[in-house]
Amino acid sequence: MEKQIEQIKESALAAIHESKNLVELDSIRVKFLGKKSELASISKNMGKLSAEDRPRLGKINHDARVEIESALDKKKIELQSLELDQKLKTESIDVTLPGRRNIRGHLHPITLTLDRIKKIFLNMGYSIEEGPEIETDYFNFEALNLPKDHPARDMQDSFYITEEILMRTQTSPVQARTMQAHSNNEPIKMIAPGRVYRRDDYDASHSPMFTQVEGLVIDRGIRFSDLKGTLETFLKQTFGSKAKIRLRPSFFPFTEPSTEVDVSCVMCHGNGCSVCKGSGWLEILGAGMVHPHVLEMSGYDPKIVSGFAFGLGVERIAMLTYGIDDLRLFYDNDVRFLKQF
Ligand code: 2NL
Repeated sequence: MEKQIEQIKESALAAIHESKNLVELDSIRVKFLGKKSELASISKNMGKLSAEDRPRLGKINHDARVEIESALDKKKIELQSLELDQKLKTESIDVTLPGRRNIRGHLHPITLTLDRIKKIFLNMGYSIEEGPEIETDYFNFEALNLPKDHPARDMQDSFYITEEILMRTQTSPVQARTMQAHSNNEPIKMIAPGRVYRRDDYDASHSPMFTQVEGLVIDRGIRFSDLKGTLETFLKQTFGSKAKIRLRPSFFPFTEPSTEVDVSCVMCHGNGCSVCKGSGWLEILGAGMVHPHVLEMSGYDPKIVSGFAFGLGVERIAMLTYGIDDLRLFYDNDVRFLKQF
């Protein structure tokens, strides 16, 4: 039996030595060390040996197994590195190929326009205030001098959640909330940017949702000339230093007097074109001196302080900045449009 084990070992070592690859090596391992191998069946028959032969032959059998195992391990490492070398020789990397570019998104044109507007007012010392898009009838209308039966509510029909709660039609409720959070006629210099909602058509120039920026300044001695100078500064920074402004009388329930502010046409510089419909002017924002009753309702004393306020549509400014003639392009989310900004 001793001789038989010796022979098995020799032929195993020879086979290992000659094996050419890892697959072959693995089948050698199964053949010589597996459950059905000769060494395994010798182990099984050990019990039949005499008590004096058993330990000696058991050890020989075990040593043979250990020797085969270590030869297998050694050969395995050898073959692995050989196969890796061959793989590296056949594979190649062209380091001169251009890399794969990551597609990077960017801000939406309305966000870009809004950011520019915010920056201009931040530079003039304004704070930015935000508030809820779902508002109470009180803050959206009542506190702004629009009582329930006021005809001007018609122009701002909204989406109602209940009779008293609605989608805000303007960002003025944010100003009313800010005023009520102050006391002792403290000065305010703020803008309120955000989305507003109106029951409206959806076409090239109307949308039931749009983005608004309203501004409010309250302090002792605020005059109409402050309003004019502020808006002129803002519009020149937005449309270029050559831009001219024009004020026309208007009406808003929350301001008195009220004005419509026009800017010289950014397309034709006042000569008249299709964008300004030949007039040379573009209607760009509404503004006025805060109505004394509005001041009073939010805890300010119109005998001590005065203020001006204005409101503008961000989509309108973006359309003029980028030369876009259809408002809906901003909301369609067509990447062929969006990737141009
Ligand atoms: C427009 C006109 C305007 C205001 C908004 C305002 C807010 C308070 C008090 C007084 Cl709290 N006024 N906001 C004033 C004038 C015009 O918006 O055409 N918006 C798109």
